[in-house]
Amino acid sequence: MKFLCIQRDCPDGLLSKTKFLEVYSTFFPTGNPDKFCNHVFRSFDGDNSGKIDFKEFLLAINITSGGDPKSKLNWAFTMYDIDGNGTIEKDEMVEIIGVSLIIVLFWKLENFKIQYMY
Ligand SMILES: [Ca+2]
Repeated sequence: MKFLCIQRDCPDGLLSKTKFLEVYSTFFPTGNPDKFCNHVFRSFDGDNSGKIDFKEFLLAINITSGGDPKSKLNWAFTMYDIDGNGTIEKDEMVEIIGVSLIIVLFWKLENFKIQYMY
């Protein structure tokens, strides 16, 4: 399993979408996580620069690993509001729930296979 090494993988201190997808894919190797990854990356890339800087990275870690409910809700809203117009349309809801379900399904399938292999 590959982990992110900031000095080695992000020498300029910025995490690119390609590197993010590469690391993310090691955790979810099946189920084509590209679409889901793109939405997660977009919601973390606060200034829409195409790269996640250290401040955005720390904010993402803080929110997803124990942030207060309001921060988590704001982050989730950003992820669902794909076009950033301030409202979540039905198509956006369907898109995010769809890609999330695929990731969860493949993750559960992988765990099921691993559990019954040993
Ligand atoms: Ca929207």
